[in-house]
Amino acid sequence: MTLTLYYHPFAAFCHKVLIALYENDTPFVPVEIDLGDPDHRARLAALWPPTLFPVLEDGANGKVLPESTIIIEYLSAHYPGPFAAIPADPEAALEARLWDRIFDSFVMLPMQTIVFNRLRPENLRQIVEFLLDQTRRRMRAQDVTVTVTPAAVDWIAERGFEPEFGARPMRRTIQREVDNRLSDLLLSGRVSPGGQVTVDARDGGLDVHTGPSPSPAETA
Ligand SMILES: N[C@@H](CCC(=O)N[C@@H](CS)C(=O)NCC(=O)O)C(=O)O
Repeated sequence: MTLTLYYHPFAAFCHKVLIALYENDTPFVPVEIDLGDPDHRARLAALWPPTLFPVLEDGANGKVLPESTIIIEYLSAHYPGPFAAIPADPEAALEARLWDRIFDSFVMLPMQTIVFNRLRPENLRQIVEFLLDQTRRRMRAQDVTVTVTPAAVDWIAERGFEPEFGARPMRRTIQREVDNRLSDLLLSGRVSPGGQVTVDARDGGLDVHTGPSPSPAETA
């Protein structure tokens, strides 16, 4: 078995590749990636830095292939079977590729935008809380308690959402605005084991300071 597919069962772009594999009974090892798990995420990022799935790894040829369309082209060329995702006839092949592009560009991507636009503030707050839990856990491992005020959660939810990309930029916002600043506090010795850090929204920005919050806050 040489093919490994990094995927998620609910990810539409992965379905394209799964269809190509299943139609030809091509043997492969499925590796489900949970992007909420930092280890899974790091594993996918090491293969394909944009951290999008599907990604196919072919151990036989030492190849790592991202992008559903490219994977299907690769499977057609290297692991052909009775089902020809890319027809042999060049004109028919062009038409298959055209439909693939139409589907991706005018169905799947706009659909993602529609789904993202339906995300309500409370969903976004839940996503922020979920991502902040990872930050809190990391800091707890250093014996530092992180308190994030509700105002800070709202601030992150607002800044980390882009209609085109949904909540995808949320993690980067937390990394830039919270994680990096917490790392600075640790590295500079301004917070040490047993310490406490508060993340609050103030004057249009995030305020990350040592010590407890003066306002009612949610404590990890
Ligand atoms: N153009 C890429 C799109 C891949 C893509 O957008 N994958 C989504 C799942 S369907 C993803 O990895 N999302 C994770 C994220 O947005 O962080 C392809 O065809 O493979």
